[in-house]
Amino acid sequence: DDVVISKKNAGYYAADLVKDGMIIGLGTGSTVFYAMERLSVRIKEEGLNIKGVPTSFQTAMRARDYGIPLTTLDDYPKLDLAIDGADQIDPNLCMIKGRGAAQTRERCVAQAAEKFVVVADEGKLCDVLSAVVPVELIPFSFGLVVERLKELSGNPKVREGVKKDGPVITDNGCIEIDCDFGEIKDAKALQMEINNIPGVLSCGLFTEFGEKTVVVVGKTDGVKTL
Ligand code: DER
Repeated sequence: DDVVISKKNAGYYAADLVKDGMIIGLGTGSTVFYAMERLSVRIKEEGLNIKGVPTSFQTAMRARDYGIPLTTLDDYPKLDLAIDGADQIDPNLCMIKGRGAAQTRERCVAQAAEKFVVVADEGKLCDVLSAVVPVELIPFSFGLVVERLKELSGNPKVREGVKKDGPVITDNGCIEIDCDFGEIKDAKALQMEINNIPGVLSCGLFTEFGEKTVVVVGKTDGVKTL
C-alpha cells in the first residue's frame, strides 16, 4: 500500500547515501529495514564495504540475515552516518522516537554519527509534537519515575508485552513507560526534565540533532528531503 511504498522509497534513498568504507549506525523499525534491504543488495552487487552498529537486538538479527557486517561503538566511537526512523517529526526536525523501545541505543548512535539520516513516510510529519513519549528506566527507579512523570502531567503507562505477561523488558534489561503529554509546547525543556529524573536512561524526545539531521520523507512517487 502507499505507506509501504513510501517507506521503501525513503529507505532505499537513504541507503544510496552510504559510501564505500563508511561505518554507519543502523536504527530500529520497519522503515530502516528497507534501507538495510537496499544495503544488502549493494553489498552483494557492488561489493560495498561497510560496517554497521545495530541499535537493537532485532536490527542485529536483521543485519546478519542481510549480510551487513556488524561492529560496535567501542571499535568505532565516531560514525560517518546513522540511518534511523521516527514516530513524529516537527518543522524544526525535533522528533519523537521509541515506538520500538530502542531509543536509548538509537540516541547513542545518533550522537556518534556525523550525519543523522531519518527515514519516514509523510504520516510522521506534524506541526507540533504530540505523540506518546516513551521513557526507558532502570527497574529500581520505577516508583520514583512514575511519580515524577505524573507530576509532569505525563499520564504514564507501563508498556506491556503482547506475547509476554507483564512489562516489556528492553534490550538493556529495563522497563519502558509511555507518556501522553498531549501537544508539547517546549520539547527541549521537557526532554531535559525527563532525562534528569534519576533512574531514567532516556526518553523518546530527540531535540538535539537538528543541525546534523536530514529527514528523507518517502512518498509514493519518490522522496523529499528536509
Ligand atoms: O522506535 C523507534 O525509534 C523507531 O525508529 C520508530 O520510531 C520508527 O519505526 P517505523 O519506521 O517502523 O515507523
